[in-house]
Amino acid sequence: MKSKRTLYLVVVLLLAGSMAGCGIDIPQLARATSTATATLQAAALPTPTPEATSPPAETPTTVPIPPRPDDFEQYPDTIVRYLNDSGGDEDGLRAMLGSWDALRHVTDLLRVDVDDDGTGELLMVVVEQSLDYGINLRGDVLVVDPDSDDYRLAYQATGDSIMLDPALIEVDDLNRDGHTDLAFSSTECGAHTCFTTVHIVTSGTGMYESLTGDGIEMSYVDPYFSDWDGDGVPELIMHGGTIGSVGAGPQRERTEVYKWDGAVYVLAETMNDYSNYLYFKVLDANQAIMGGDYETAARLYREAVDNPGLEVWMEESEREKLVAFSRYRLSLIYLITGGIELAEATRDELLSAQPDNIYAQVVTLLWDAYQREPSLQSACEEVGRFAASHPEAAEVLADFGHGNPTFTADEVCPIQLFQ
Ligand SMILES: [Ca+2]
Ligand SMILES: [Ca+2]
Ligand SMILES: [Ca+2]
Repeated sequence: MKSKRTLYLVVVLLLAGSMAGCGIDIPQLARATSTATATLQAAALPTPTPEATSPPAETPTTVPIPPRPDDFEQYPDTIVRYLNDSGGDEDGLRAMLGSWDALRHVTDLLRVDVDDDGTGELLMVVVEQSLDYGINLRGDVLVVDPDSDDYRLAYQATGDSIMLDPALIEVDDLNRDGHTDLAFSSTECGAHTCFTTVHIVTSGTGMYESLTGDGIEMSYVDPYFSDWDGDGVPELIMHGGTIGSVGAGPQRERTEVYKWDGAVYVLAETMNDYSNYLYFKVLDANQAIMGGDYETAARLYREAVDNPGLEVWMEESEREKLVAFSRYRLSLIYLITGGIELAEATRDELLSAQPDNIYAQVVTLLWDAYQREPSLQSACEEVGRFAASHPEAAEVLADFGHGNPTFTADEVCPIQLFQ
């Protein structure tokens, strides 16, 4: 097994060496194939876009390849020393990193001009040991710069921290400010869930400043760049976000769009994937009502009431509770928007269909208060006091797992809508 793998590596390395010299795109010949999860493989998939750059005009000298340092923290120094001793022998460097099992993909060692000075740096994604293609491999992203005849470590992603399972996403002027940027990720897997953190570093200024703070994180994500809003500047698109444990509750994936704002990448929009769970229908309606989009909220609550094809998460009693809550919310929305007849009809629908549900009491209380004094704010406050002393009111939405939002008594009738 071992000898076959070694032969494969040698073939890959020879191929890569000759292709890199031709200045063409390097296909990803070697790729994690065994135990890594789909997410880990996905994290390794994006294709960097190296520019064709010439190595510095030096004649490499053959020096012995140093053995793998015992301590991963010694890798950068050993790499830099080897490059200086060998006069920048890139093929030797690839062979050395290969012998250390430090490279997982051909494209984990690139000669690319990341600081826009016209000379190619050596960009490396190294791991402590790639033999098992396992998860939680310690690694780093390094840039070694051939400054004035001496190679020096220009950038190291980890600094004092530890980075697991690094992967290069893109090398390009991603924010279109005229300077090259590096985008890479690290992925850490816990007992249930793998979280990937994306970093974007502007390197073209030569300063290597992070444009993403401590990084942008999501679970089970396949990050990529795409011009989502058509303004000519790519956004970072993160799609994923589920949690791998039953205790998290019902799950749906989402897309988060991170946009360059001139200083950093900021979350511009979150879009949830479609889900057939009744719970999410109600959750989306709640979000719409809080955003003042009463029309969408009313449509979603109505669908929650009328569509028996929507699935419950744990048990059928969920449906009874969520439908009663939705009928109450419909009555509230129509009161807010002045549709008194609709508000009354929805109240009556709740009272006749579900007279024993806690929300029959809630809607009655709302209406009694509103009819005594036509102020929705004070009626809503009264509902809030009732909910505070009747925990079962908030419980209809409170127990959907730690991966989902909480729901409290003061959200039963959101007083913010009237302030
Ligand atoms: Ca350069
Ligand atoms: Ca840039
Ligand atoms: Ca854009």
